[in-house]
Amino acid sequence: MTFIGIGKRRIFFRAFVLFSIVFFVWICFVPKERKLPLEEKNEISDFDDGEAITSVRWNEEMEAALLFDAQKQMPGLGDKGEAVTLAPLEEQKAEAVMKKEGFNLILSDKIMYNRTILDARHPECLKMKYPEDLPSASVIIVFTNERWSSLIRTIHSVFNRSPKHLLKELILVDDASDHEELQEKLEYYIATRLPKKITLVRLPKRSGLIKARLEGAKQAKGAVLVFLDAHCEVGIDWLQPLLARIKESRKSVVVPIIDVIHDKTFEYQNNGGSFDFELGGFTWSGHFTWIPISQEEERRRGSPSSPTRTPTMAGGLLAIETKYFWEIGSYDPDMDIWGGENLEMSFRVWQCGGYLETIPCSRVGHIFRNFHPYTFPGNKDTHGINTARMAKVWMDDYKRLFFKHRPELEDIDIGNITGRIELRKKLKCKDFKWYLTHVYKNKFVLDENVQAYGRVMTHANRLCLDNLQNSEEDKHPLGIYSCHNELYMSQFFSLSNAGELRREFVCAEVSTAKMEVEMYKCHGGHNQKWTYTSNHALMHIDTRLCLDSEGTWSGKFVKVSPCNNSKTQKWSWEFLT
Ligand code: LR7
Ligand code: MN
Repeated sequence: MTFIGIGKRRIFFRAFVLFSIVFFVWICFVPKERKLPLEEKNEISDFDDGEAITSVRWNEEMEAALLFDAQKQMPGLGDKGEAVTLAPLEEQKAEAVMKKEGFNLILSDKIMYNRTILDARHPECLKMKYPEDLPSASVIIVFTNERWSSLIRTIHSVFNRSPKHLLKELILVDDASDHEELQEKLEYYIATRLPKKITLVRLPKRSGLIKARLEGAKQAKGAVLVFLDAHCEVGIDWLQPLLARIKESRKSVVVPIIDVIHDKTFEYQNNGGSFDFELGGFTWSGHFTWIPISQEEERRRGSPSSPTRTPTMAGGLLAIETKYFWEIGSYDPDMDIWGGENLEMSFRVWQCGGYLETIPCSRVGHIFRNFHPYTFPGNKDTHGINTARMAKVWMDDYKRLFFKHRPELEDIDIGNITGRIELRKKLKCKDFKWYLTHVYKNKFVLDENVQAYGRVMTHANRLCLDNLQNSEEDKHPLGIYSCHNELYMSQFFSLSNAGELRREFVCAEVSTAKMEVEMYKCHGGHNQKWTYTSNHALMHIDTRLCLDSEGTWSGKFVKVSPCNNSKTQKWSWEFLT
């Protein structure tokens, strides 16, 4: 062992000090690579071709968190969109988590962000050739407290399955999430793991999906806006058909077929391989609903892969030319949190000269959650209030049917709607009657094209036909209940011009075996035809039996029996037309 002499030691010491100083100066003052997007989140930078930002400041804590996530993932799991079943023990945990999140987060965390899905498209779509020079798209995803893995999978699916040259940018709008993982970790992930084409906009306070989308749209640079929910997986070649249709018809607002990603198994469901799909309708209570394609539209569109006109849209997934979005009145900026904007936009687009179409060759999967895993500030019924705004602006006289369902909304404060009414005037939009005659032709209007409507009272006592709180969509026996003093929806029946004894969606039919009257989805068949005779009987035409209140009481069901002109077979309609 040798000792280093004093002189040599000093030189070493000086070198060490000098090196330390240089190192210190370098750490503190030399600009460090690219800044994390924290500071620039509200700016739109010039997007490059989408190379990953790799020179961001390394953050050990974040890397550890991402590694932890990655370790949960199992390559191949759920690939091709196949259903996954968890081991029994985990399954139990998953059940509990589903109650909180509205979907199987435990499984979602295990599935790769880049998993493949199945190609659910109609064979005709595979033959389609799209022009190269389609308009570019700004994809906008708004979210509030969405869970990490499903959000990140949504983003990856967009990058993986959209042609690079058509995807101008992806704009994420965070509607004031407070989940920890959506703060710095998300920024770090975007900066280190995703193409540069992403902008993250943080809203300063919870504003709801409508205002969040408006914020995203204001920042967008693409020729077309494409909105997606934050828990989707886009399909193969999903973007081109949407853009192609807009290129061909700029006033077409287009939606993909929405496939179901199973909330529990994450199966990408393609409707059992059938290429049928449904269109958007609405209920007079102001809700979105799915409806079949009418025969007339089937003929008009020509082919199962052609744009199919739809009366309304679900709302979450749509593409619209950016300029047209602003021209046609974007969204109602005074709609809060969630709900109603989809019917508002649907009616507005149709009434103001546009088209709403489902593009069958574009398919996007969506996780349907049974409840909202986020709060509603002030516990307000924002869906109701937003829909009341919509009804007062767009539905003219037909709003009577909405308010009949929701009387409590008619006179409450729904904010100022003059701006929207002016918009309607400025755009010279057509009225709701036009919409019903030209767009949604077979929508049943409870009090139009009917022989009679309102309460239906038996002559035997003060009982009226009543739906007994049954769901309008499901089969249930026809009930009877003490007549209310006013016409409430539960006792609102119609006798249509076609002879149906019906409500909005269900029609009375007869099961002769039990002499029972069943409310069943209206289908226009023989078994659903009735006639109101001159001696006040409601006679079922096929069986020539009469509606009878004999032997029943409030809260029970009516039946049919051979016509005998008794009081129990006589019925009065509140309004005869
Ligand atoms: O306050 C909020 N802020 C938000 O940013 C509330 C929600 N959001 C985000 C949320 O994180 C999600 O990304 O907005 C998006 C939509 O919210 P969801 O997923 O809770 O809505 P939904 O799928 O239950 O509801 C459908 O109807 C809504 C009416 O306001 C919107 O139009 C949704 O976008 C729409 N979703 C779809 O159409 C997908 C297909 C479902 C169907 C039918
Ligand atoms: Mn959704």
